Amino acid sequence: MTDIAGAAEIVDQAARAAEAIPQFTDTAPLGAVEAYAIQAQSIARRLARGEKLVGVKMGLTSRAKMAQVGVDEVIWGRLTDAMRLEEGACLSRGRYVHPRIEPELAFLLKTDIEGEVTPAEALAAVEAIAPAMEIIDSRYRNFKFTLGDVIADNSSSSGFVVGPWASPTQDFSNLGLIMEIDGRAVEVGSTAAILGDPIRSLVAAARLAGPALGGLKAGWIVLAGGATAAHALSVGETVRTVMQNLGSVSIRVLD
Ligand code: OOG
Ligand code: MG
Repeated sequence: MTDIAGAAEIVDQAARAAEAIPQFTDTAPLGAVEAYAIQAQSIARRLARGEKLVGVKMGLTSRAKMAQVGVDEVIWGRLTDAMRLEEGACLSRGRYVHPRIEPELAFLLKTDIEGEVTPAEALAAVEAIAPAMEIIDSRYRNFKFTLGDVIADNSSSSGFVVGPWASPTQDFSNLGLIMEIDGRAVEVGSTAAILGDPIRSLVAAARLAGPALGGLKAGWIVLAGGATAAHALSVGETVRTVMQNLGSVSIRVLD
């Protein structure tokens, strides 16, 4: 039996100290059910310190992401208010182990949803959509993990930034996007890379994360998952994602 509380303390501490830890699965197998229990307890520790749950991140919803980390199942994690960066904000590199950034689409919910919903039902729960980026920072050495490890580590989530909100009435199933470092394109793709249509990621969030959280709540943000591979951040970089019709979102990296 895994020591759930002990493992939750280890990942929470690693995130706070920005110190890499060995994979749990180096020493014993860790299934998804136990791993989500570890994630829940590690985030409960943050909530006990005053952070607020503000949404959910979906992960490994595109082939590019699955290939980059060698895990091919859709996963999810919890977002707290402390993880949010303001548009254009500076990120302090020293607060992370080995941060990466990836272009995503964000949903803002206007009604609660949970369980099996159709894409049309999921869309009806969306207040707005926005270009976004997620900062992922696996707490495991060399950014290497198995499915159980990454789930326990809140699916690598460390931060996120959201650009301008727009109406979800427009078709966002195949919007071109470019992620630039200092004005140079490093990743080019489309929202269609996210499960063929990012609304499917919201459907998956309702089914997978909804029951564990008592539903996805009105006012929450859901990140649909990286549309391209992630880029490893270096001090001095300005990262900007431009999404067709939706505008752009950026951050800067300081030391
Ligand atoms: C796992 C988290 C994946 C995404 O958008 O696919 C993720 C990782 O890549 O470390 O956030
Ligand atoms: Mg992501």
